[in-house]
Amino acid sequence: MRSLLTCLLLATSAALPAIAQTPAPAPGHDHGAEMPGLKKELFAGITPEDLLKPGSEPGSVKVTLVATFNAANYGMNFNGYSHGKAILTVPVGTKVHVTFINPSPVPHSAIVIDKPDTKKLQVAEPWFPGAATPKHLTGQTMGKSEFSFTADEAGEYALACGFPSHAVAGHWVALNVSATAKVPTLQLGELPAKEVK
Ligand SMILES: [Cu+2]
Repeated sequence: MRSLLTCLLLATSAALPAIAQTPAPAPGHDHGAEMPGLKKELFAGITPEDLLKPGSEPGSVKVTLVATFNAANYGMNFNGYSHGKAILTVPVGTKVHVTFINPSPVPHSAIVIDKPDTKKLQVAEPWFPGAATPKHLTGQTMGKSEFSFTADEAGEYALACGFPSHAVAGHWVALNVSATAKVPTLQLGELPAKEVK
């Protein structure tokens, strides 16, 4: 009887720290689960911070968008963020180089649209010339593509998935082109905006 009790106590005390150490998920951002069937080598080493990095030439930035980064929002996220909860801010006139990666068998794409257009089922043209992956309405699976554009008009935009109905379901991050910002900044969820270096 005594040994059974000891056994139970040991089992309980062993289980408790494991529960206590499980980190609480950040609001609106599910770190834990990942989507099945991903070609992981396509985005090995890429983090949410890669959403916005300085470009190789002055006045440019590098944006890396990974669709289905994890299971948040049923995979309809970029680097884990959806519904505009990651905010990329660049000074007006910034040259933006985008690398889009979709490691999943479900089609996704990327297109820069006016922020209110995230409520539309589909958008035919990007806001800035060239600011979309090829055939954004049909999307792309298990692959990567690149595009560049100049953010030459201040405003509130979205880097959205162009596959019909995905943006309206939250598959977008925010892109602010600012007439007053001096440097690019990235805000991830509830964290404060950080200067991109
Ligand atoms: Cu999508």
